[in-house]
Amino acid sequence: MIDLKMYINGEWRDSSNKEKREVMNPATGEVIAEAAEGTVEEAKEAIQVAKETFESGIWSDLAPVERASYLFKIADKIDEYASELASLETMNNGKPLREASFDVADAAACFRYYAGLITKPDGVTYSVADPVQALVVREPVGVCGLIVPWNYPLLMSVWKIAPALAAGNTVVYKPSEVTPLTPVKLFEIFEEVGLPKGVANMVFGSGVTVGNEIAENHDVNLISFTGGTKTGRHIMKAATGNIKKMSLELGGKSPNIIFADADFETAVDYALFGIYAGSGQVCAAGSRILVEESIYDKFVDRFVERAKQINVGPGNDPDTEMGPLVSKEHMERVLEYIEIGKQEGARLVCGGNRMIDNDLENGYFIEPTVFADVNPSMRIVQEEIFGPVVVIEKFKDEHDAISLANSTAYGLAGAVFSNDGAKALRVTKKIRAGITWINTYHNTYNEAPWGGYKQSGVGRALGTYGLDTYQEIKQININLQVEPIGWFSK
Ligand code: TXE
Repeated sequence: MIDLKMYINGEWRDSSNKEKREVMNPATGEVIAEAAEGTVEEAKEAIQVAKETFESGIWSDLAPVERASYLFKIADKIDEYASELASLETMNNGKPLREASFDVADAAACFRYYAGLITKPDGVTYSVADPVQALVVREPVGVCGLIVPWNYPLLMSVWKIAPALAAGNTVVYKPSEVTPLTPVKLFEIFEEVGLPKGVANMVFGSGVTVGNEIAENHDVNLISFTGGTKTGRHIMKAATGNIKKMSLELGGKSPNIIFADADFETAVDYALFGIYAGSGQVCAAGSRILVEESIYDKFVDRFVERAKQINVGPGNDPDTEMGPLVSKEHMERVLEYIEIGKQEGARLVCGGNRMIDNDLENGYFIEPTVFADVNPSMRIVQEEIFGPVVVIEKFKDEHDAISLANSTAYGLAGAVFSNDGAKALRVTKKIRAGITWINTYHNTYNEAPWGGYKQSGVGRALGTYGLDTYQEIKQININLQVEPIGWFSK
């Protein structure tokens, strides 16, 4: 049994109450590890350590090029342990090894990206009236509270930790209670490369105790959270006490718009990838496919034909194309949505069941599922299901497509498939979402900003925008003629 401990001030720690939480393999339902169940006490301690470490200047005052050298070493270690990290991710999250390996490579690339970026020019001078010279400089924010979900346990952590450390902050990080395996390996790497103690601290525990403490505590200067919109709303309120800086990446119900003039097979192929990659447990999943009415029936038939061929199984089987859901609880939530869809009168044209044949009965597998003939008032069209369940809607024309695309509370991502370049760009510009694609889906780059409009969140991860999140901006005005201002006569 793997015994997982928290990492506070450079020490591996159990929780003060000695409690443990079981960690499962979602493909088999087996317990694979036990993690220390952190409490508010450990969260407070980690925050105090991060605060003192920040104030000591041991990290924040280090030359950017020196901080970068740690980040480059971390990236090299991620590459060195790539196959171990990918196996751990597959074992704990369930995703196929192929997907986990992509995540690991991306995680290393993200550390390298921010290691490079932090040494590039970062301030400006601007011209104001003589005799003043004005400068703008960037500084770290302080203690960053980072809370991540279970769908990309390693990669989501790195999207936050890499820019936060590059900018000179200290960190209190909480992984999802469901997926602590790769986070622990990442912190082992931090220890191995000699990251000064107290710079990066990891606490485990539930969202309502430890997560809430990180969001509320006044010594935390910034909160960065990825997870559900409901939790995001709670965190936003909890963070008001000391007006924390905030970055929230929340849910989505992203439209994937297919016009009749699109390359048909390409559109079907990407639509499958858009929803079933990660078993649909992806914030940017193309969970609403909008198809022009002249090709609607043909599209549904072909999509269903392809969906039925997806090879579902345990992630460590090289033939597996789609893995299980992350937990029993989450599988049940997704199955509940499938029932809701049936009750709402949507036409179930593919899947809809838990999979129990071929030795899958102990895991949390759901068939690739498709609902057709849906309408915008249905809950399965409006709410994030976060599983291998897609709804296929019909639209008449460009105007109708845009209005359907924007008809949910979310605004994370969206895509357009068309061979008419002007139309594709025109429609994409009208989608109220932060991440969009034309004739492709899911491309994500460390260089490009990631985040949502509307209830999909606040702020941006990745790219230069992702570094901005973890920096304060200061103006410095220097008087070049030192003499009294003479504003008051006496
Ligand atoms: O996520 P939560 P859950 C969506 C998806 C899913 C739903 C619920 O629709 O069905 O959210 O999933 C911590 N204060 N997404 O319940 O609650 C928690 O410990 C502070 C979309 O698993 O958002 C974990 O570390 N922290 C999403 C993290 O928040 C709290 C990815 C995520 O958990 C907290 C995951 C609290 N009060 C789910 N409550 C995406 N955008 O990719 C929980 N947490």
